[in-house]
Amino acid sequence: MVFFRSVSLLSKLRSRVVQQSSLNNSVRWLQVQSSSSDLDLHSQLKELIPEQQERLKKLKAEHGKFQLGNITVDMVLGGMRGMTGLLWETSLLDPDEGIRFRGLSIPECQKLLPAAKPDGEPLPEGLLWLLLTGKVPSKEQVDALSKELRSRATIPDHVYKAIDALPVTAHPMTQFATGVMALQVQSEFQKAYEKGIHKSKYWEPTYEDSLSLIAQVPVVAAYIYQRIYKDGQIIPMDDSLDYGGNFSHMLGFDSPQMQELMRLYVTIHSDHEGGNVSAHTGHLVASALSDPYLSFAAALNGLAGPLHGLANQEVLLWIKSVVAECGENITTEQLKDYVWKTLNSGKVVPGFGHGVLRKTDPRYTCQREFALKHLPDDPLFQLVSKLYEVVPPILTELGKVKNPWPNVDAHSGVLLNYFGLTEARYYTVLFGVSRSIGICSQLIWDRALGLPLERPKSVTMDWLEKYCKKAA
Ligand code: NMX
Ligand code: MLT
Repeated sequence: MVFFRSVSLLSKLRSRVVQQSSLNNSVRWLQVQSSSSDLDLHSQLKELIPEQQERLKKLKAEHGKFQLGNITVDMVLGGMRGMTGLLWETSLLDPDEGIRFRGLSIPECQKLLPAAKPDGEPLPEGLLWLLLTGKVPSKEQVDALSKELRSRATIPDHVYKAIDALPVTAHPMTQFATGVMALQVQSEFQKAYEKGIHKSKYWEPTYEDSLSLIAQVPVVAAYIYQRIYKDGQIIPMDDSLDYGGNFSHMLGFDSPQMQELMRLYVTIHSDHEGGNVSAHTGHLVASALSDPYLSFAAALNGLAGPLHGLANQEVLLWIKSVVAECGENITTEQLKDYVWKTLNSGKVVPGFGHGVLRKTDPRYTCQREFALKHLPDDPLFQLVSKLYEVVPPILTELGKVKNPWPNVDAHSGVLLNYFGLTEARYYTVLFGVSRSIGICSQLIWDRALGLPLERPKSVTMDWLEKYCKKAA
C-alpha cells in the first residue's frame, strides 16, 4: 500500500467519505483500494458494471416517478440554469464547495492519489482510475495504466496530414478538433457497430476508443504546439515518464516544476460534472451512439467558446493588456478603472463568474497555492492576486452577476506563462487534453448503463405565452 502516505489521514478521509455517503449517492461505492494485486483497469470495470446496472434499474423502479423540482419559464429561457436533467457519475459540483471527483475534493485528491514524487501533485492517470472505478488506485496500478496509455499513443500519419492541411494561423483549437476528427477513422466502436455488436457489449469498444483517445490527445496537442510556435519537429514520448510529465516533455518543457504543474493542471481540469458546455456536448453527441472520437471532437468545439474553455486564453491576454497599458506596478485605483473600462465596453471580465459555483473555485485556490510555493514573486501572479481583491466588489456592484468570484481560468495562464508556455492562444488545447479524461470516463459509463438518446422537449415563445395564460 505504497500510496498510504499517512494512515491517520486516510482513516480521517475514509470516515469523511462514509459521512458523505449518506448525503450523496454518487460516492456510495467509493472505496480505497486495499490491494495492488489487480493491475488491470478493464477487468475492474467489468466487475463493477453489473452492480451499477442493477443499481440504476432499482433507482428507476423505486424512484422513477419522484419529482426533482419544478421547471420555470425562467429556466427554459435562461440556459436551463438550476434544472437537474442529466446523470453524470464521475463528479459532482457543489455551488459553494466546488468539484468532487467520485466524492473526493481537490485537496483530498492531492493527498490520496499517487504522485510522481513524495508530496507531489496527483498523477492524472490516478484520477482517470478514480473516475472510472470510484476507487483510489495504488501506485502500481497507476504505473501500469501509464504504461498502457503510452502503448496506445501512436498517431497515424494521416492525422498529421489533416492538421497540416490547415493554415498554421488556424486557431490551435481548430487544429486540435481536426486532429481528433482525423483520429476517428480508427474507432473500434464504429467498426463494432458496423459488424452488429450487441448493445450489452457497447461499453467494450467505447472503453477501447476512450483509452486510446486519452492516450493520443497529448501527442496531437504537442504536435500542434510545435507546428505553430516552434520548428514543427515532434518530440518523442519518454517511456520513463507518466501522462502529465510526458505531455510537458512533448511540448518541450522538461523542468520538474513544469511537469508537476502539468500533472496538477490535467487533474483539476479533467471533469466538472455533466452540465458544462463541453461535457454536456460530448454526452449529448454520444447519446446518438456516435463514437468517443466524434463525441469528444464536438465537446472540443464547445470548449473553444470564450464563455467556456477559451476564457483561459482571454484571461492572459487581458492581463497582458492591463500590463501593456498600466505597467506591472499598477495601483489598485488604476486596476479598478481598467476593470470598469472593460465592463463599460460591453465585455465580460474573463476568469470571473460561473454558471453553478457561488464561491471561489477550488481549482483557482489550488493553483494559487502552487503559485505561492513556486513563483511567489512573479509580477503577473501578484497582479492576479490583486484582481482577486479588486474584481469581486465591482462585479457585485453591477447587481446582476450571480457569482463575482474567480474561476479556474483566472489563474492557469500566469502559471504556464511563468514556466515559459507563453502562447495564450494555445491554452484551451491544454484544457481540452485534460477534459478527455472526464468526458471519456463518463462515456464508458453511459454505454455500460445503457443510457438513452438525449432528446429534451423544446417550445416556442407562442407556446409559452399560451401555456402561462391558460395556467394563470
Ligand atoms: N464579467 C462581466 N459580466 C458578467 C460576468 C463577468 N465575469 N459574469 C457574469 N456576468 C454577467 C452576465 O454576462 C449576465 O449579464 P446579462 O444579464 O447582461 O446577459 C449577468 O452577469 C448574469 O450572469 P450570471 O447568471 O452571473 O452568469 P451565467 O451563468 O449566465 O454565466 C459565465 C456564467 C461563466 C459565462 C459568466 O460568469 C462569464 O461570462 N464569465 C466570464 C467568462 C469566463 O470566465 N468563463 C469561464 C467559465 C469557466 N470555464 O472554464 O468554463
Ligand atoms: C468547467 O470546468 O467546465 C467550467 O467551470 C464550466 C462549468 O462547469 O460550467
